[in-house]
Amino acid sequence: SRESVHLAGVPARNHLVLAAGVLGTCASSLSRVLHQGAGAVVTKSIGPEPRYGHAGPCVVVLEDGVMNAMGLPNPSRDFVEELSTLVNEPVIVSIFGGNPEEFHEVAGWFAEKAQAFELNVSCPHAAGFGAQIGTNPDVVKACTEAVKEWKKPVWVKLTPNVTDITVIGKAAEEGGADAIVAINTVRAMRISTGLRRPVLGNKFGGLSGKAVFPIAVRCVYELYEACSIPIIGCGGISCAEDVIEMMMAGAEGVEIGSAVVQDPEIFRHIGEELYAPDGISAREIVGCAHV
Ligand code: RRO
Repeated sequence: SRESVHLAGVPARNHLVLAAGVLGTCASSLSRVLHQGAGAVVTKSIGPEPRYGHAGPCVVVLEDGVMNAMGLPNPSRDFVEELSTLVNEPVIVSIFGGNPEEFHEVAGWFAEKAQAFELNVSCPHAAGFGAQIGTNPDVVKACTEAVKEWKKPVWVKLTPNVTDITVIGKAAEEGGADAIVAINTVRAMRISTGLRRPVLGNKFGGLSGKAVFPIAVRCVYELYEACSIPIIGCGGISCAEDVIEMMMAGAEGVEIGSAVVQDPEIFRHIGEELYAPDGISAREIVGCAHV
């Protein structure tokens, strides 16, 4: 088998996972990233109804990051069929809903095909699906419990847009989560001075990329201290040294998203450096900033 590491219940090929959203819901794109060296991939978030998403512009590339307000575009249940070409591949299906019942329903469609679920309780700019879910510890716990009924590993992806992320992390853990993923995007806004209006059609969006890396490291460190389940670090990672820093903060694995836009072969490039014969063994460094 090509699976060589176990990442919070998921048999993966290495510790580098494609973050949700970036390559959408196209099976061939996900497959290509696996061939290019990703240890596992997370899909674009799938919800209870098909959605077109927000009016554009919905992605803006900034000097030090990316800002998006996609608005949860997704094919909903039709994605089950799309996934057929990816059975036996390390695919984690990201799902969202407006309440625990919807999370349970959507997960049920994928219970046979998904290796694991990532619960998106953290979209920063979608009415009814983001802040209302992911900032309430009772709701996060209930959504996690609902999806755990399908007996698959469940990762819960958290928003940094809260005062104390450990309150939400502990709620996911109580709900039976197998891992916490931190972080989703940081709520943000830019205004075009020339056009005298916000650059995103939705006005507000989520910031990702290098600009958010220090926020992600802080969140991972806080969660590692507060929780007993594995943490997957996500947010602005763009080189092997970033991966090592994330692991020193406590991450057992990482997700990479925005950096794929600049370098489609990022997984191969980081993997070559990280897993070189004289490279640092990823497992040995988890949490070492805590000693
Ligand atoms: O689709 C989006 O607008 C989106 C989602 Br679901 C998310 O979780 N995070 C993000 O930055 N954008």
